[in-house]
Amino acid sequence: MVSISLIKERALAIGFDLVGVAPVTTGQDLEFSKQWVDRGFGGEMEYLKNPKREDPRRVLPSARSVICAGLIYNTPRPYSTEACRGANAGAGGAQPHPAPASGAAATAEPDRPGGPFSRDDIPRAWISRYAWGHDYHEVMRAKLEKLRAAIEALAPQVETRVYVDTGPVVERALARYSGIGWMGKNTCLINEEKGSWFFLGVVLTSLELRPDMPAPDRCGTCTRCLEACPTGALVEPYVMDASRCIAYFTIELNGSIPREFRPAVGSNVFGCDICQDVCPWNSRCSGQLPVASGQLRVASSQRRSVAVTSLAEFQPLEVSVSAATHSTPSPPAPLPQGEGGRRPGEGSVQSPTRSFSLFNPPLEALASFAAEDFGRAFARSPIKRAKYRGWLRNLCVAIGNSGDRRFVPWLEKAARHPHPVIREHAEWALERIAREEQKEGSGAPRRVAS
Ligand code: B12
Ligand code: SF4
Ligand code: SF4
Repeated sequence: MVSISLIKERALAIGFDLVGVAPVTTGQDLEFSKQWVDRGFGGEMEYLKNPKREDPRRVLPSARSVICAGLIYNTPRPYSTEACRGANAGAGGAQPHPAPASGAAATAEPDRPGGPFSRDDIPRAWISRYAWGHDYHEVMRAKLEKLRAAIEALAPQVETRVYVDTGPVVERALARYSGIGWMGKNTCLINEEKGSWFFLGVVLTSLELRPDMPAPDRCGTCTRCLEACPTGALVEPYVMDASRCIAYFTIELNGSIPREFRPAVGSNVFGCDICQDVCPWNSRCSGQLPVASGQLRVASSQRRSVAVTSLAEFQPLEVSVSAATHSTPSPPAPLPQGEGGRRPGEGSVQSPTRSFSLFNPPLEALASFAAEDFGRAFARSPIKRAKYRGWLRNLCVAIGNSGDRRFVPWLEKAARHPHPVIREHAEWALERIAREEQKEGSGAPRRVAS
């Protein structure tokens, strides 16, 4: 009999922050998952219909236990709900959101010379926290392979399969039985000590291991995430309609972002962090934490801070664009012709480059990426999943929501793009900026409601 404590020891030594064991049978959850897809909550994510997801033994018939591992990706940077002219402060974007619990204070922001939240009035974009660094699939996969090797050294006859969002396995359904976290009302797995900014990986194994106790639900009466979600994607506690989620629109969806949701996308150009930003379990300071009984307790005697990682791979990447295309002030950038090539004379390989961090980057800098910049900068980043076309589409929405007319030349170029989805989003953004200007002219407030 292999000692589970030895396996856990190896997992922690490899660098995982959390590890637990789940039984392979979590029937009720997997049934929920199927019904969830049947109700259309998965939108166009066809891979969620794979019947193998209904039982992990369809991918490994000998599976008896699942080792679930978590890896923190959080770095000590402000949240999107705090950032200046960021995801949730853009003109006409999302409605104001409640501040994170107990006024999570701004930490020194090392990326910007101006210091924390420098009030430079530059329209900024928000890239989801999980996508600031290297692609987690690669980072997790390497660690999971080490764990698999360690297990095989302890039990040579064992059969294993490892997954990190790389196969037909409902990872959270398994992980929530492994004791490493409970499923929050925002549908994320949350760990009482470390918060929810962690990735999951699973090792299906033929070993019969004693499962850990599931973690108790600590959401209590809190409903911050449901109230903060700008698109109403959390249709009820613990249930997300992914076809309304900003992460789905900006990462998974290939076609048009539905018009009615575009204002609420705010400045989110890749993913969305809002329902985690507002969660008190991700608060940096001590404060009021909900408990299962539904009462609030003041944790002043139990100061806690959400876990952060020092892994180099998850620190915000510095990306560069040619200075010739990254002109300040506007017009911000040449929009690529066709699928993105620069026009003669616009930028060159020899041009000096300017670099910036993916933490709350200037919208202008992102808009200055030609297709080749995109391919080069994001080759090892999860952002490549959006593809350059999706990137341009998302930028059109964020630019429209910025209400900043300096982007009009960029949008006019985008409105001539060969791809109809980009053209349509650019036209929408131009109209939105024009409407806002009209309102300004009439003395109405600058922000528009829809
Ligand atoms: C599709 C998908 C998405 C979709 C849909 C998200 C969703 N909530 O379902 C979109 C694109 C919106 C998305 C967004 C994000 N995702 Co995602 N996503 C996935 C993926 C590929 C499948 C998830 C899935 O099956 N959803 C269907 C629902 C029904 O399943 P579930 O939420 O996982 O819930 C299970 C259980 O918790 C339970 N359950 C849930 N509700 C209920 C209710 C009842 C009554 C019962 C009985 C059971 C039950 O059963 C469910 C499954 O059977 C997984 C990887 C994987 N292969 O599992 C990553 C994964 C869930 N995503 C992850 C991450 C990091 C994100 C984002 C943070 C990225 C971002 N910032 O943009 C956001 C978070 C948004 C959020 N609030 O969840 C991590 C989650 C880590 C964590 N700590 O929870 C995962 C596990 C990837 C990984 N390997 O790390 N994601
Ligand atoms: S990720 Fe954003 S859009 Fe999606 S449920 Fe959370 S707050 Fe809502
Ligand atoms: S914000 Fe509140 S309800 Fe939502 S997941 Fe966090 S503790 Fe639970």
